[in-house]
Amino acid sequence: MLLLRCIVFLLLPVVIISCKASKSTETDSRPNIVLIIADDVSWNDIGPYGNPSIRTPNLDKLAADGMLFTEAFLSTSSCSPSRTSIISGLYPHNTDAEQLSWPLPEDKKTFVQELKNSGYWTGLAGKFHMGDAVLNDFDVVHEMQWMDAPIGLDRRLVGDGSGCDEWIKLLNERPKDKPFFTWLASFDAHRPYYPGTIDKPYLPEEVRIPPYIPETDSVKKDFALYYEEITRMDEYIGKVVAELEAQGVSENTMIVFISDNGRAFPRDKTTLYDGGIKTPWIVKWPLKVKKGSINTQLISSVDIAPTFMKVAGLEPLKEFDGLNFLPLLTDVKKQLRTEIYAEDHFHDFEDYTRAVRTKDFKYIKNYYPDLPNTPSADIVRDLSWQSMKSEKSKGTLNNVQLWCFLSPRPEEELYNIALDPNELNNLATDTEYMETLQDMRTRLETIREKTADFIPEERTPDDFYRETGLPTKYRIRPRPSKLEYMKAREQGITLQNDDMD
Ligand SMILES: [Ca+2]
Ligand SMILES: [Ca+2]
Repeated sequence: MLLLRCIVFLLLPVVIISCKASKSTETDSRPNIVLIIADDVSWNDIGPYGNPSIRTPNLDKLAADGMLFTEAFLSTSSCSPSRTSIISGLYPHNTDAEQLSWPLPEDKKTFVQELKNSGYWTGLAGKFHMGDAVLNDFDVVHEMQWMDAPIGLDRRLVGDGSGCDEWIKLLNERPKDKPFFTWLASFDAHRPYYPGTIDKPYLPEEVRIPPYIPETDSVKKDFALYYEEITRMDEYIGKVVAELEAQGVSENTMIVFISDNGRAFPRDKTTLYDGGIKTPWIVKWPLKVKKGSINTQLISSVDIAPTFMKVAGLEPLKEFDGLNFLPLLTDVKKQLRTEIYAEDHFHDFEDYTRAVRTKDFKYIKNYYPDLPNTPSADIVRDLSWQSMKSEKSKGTLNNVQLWCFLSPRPEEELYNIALDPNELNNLATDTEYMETLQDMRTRLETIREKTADFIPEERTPDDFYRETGLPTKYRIRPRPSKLEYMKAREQGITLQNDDMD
């Protein structure tokens, strides 16, 4: 009996400790995080940034209930490199996934993995496009299986083609006793576009076309179809907000809405102009963020990983290239950075470009100036570019509309954003701007040095023909990793698709 009592006594503290531990898990009240990533949507093609024609009532509401960032940028204007940069908190050149469809290697850490390890439930629904090693970072993945589909296959074969149709399902699968993180990624508004996306289609005359694209009938039609995908995605965003409210977790859930790169039109996606790298960026978090606030500070997509770790009460990883933007949510005057840095790598076609953007100026350095700034292959195959090619042959395009055909390109470009928001007037050779040019060069070189940016030893052959947008023999899907390309190169082999010979 005495022995039994002793055992009970000895066990007692252990029992109490274990009770405490399990209780603290049940009451883990850290904030939930919902990241919503649009595909190929420029900042000024949604309502909150002043587009008068687009119908995005749910994004309008999200901005009215949260904070709108007006100077937000992506580290690159290319799908998978942008996503792997966001999830790893690294500039693309540090991810080893800097070219389109290179998978993020296993040895790269992600904020999602850190959140999961610390007790968050993590889920992804919609577009994935980051490589198999990242799959393990999520408890649940509902991937829209589309990335390696044959060119020309109808995207509407997968759900409604939006990539959003399993977002709510995912939110309903979360356990109720843990904080959660979800990565909700649309396929809207990625090409190809289809008619019939929404009940009330846009009229071609409703769209707003930037001056570097000619206002032909085909271009207007193309833009209308693009708008329709944005409106469809907006409806799903409304459903997410409503679902979080219905689950009673809205107050302490941080919703962040961004895009992965700019609109899939010439001189936008896969360029470092604002049409490529400037992103919508809305944060709704009722417990922390004042309704209807506007933040004009510069912010970069590499800042997302360290910030989300801070939100989860974790210390950001030392390898991150980004900065914690949490202080900006409660103080709109607080400055996070004096410039943002962006990169353009191989995306269907070879390219190597870098940019620095301050609030007032953009500096672009084209390291392969002999190559034209050809838009991505999906753009090349589609309405607007085909229309521009036909206008070019008629001689009706002006100089800025001819920009993507230009070869060689200037090695340096400098734009006064305040005076020239569309970046049409290159000031790099203007003697009045020599001081600014020198300052921007120094900023770019400083970041390159600090973050160990580098020029590849060899160029990558194009995956498509620049004229037609049809695949060359170098296009392999799934695309081998950077390591596999490097190993092949060491053996003197250029990887290619044997079926194409
Ligand atoms: Ca994209
Ligand atoms: Ca480019």
